[in-house]
Amino acid sequence: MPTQPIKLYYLPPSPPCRAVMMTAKVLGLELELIVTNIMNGEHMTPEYLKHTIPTMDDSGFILWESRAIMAYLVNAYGRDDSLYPKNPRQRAIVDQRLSFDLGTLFSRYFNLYIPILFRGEEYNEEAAEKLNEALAWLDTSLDGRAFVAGDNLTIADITIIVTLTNIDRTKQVLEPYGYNEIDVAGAQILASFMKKE
Ligand SMILES: N[C@@H](CCC(=O)N[C@@H](CS)C(=O)NCC(=O)O)C(=O)O
Repeated sequence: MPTQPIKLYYLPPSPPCRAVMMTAKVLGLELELIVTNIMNGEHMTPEYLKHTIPTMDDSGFILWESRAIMAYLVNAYGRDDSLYPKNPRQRAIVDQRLSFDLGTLFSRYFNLYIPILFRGEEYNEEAAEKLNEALAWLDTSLDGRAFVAGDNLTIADITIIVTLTNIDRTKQVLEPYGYNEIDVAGAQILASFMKKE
């Protein structure tokens, strides 16, 4: 266990911060949480970080990017390697899921919903199809598995559940704006085309 609490620069609503905080809890690690107001650029001031949150400071060892922080915490402080297996093939599956979330699933979520929620832009059918395609890939990778990378919880589950929670929350926000009539109904039509092929 660390000699002094690990500092985490964070904000409660930030998805990658939530993933790091849950990983620390699974590991039984205490974090010293430092609220970092990115809305007023606090993370770019010299006394803070000059990069994105979450950022971790473990007795002077500074790391950012949530998935790298999560892997480090398990490597450094996990009682065993179950959250991030050392076996090369098992680890490769976890790494694949982490990269899939970073580069595809979360990124497609972001491309669909952020322009609507923060810039008032129109619903983009093409971006929605891309997200649905990624969700279908996630479904396939869950086939026959209890968790996204195998039979037990790993950091890949934690990072991916945060993305799915965002999608769920966004669904609620978009309910009055035709989420069911436009998105769900359209997705069902799309699925029916796919089944016919
Ligand atoms: N891929 C990064 C994303 C980090 C990120 O974009 N964090 C946001 C908050 S959710 C941030 O710090 N934004 C401020 C900025 O981009 O200037 C991770 O997983 O840690």
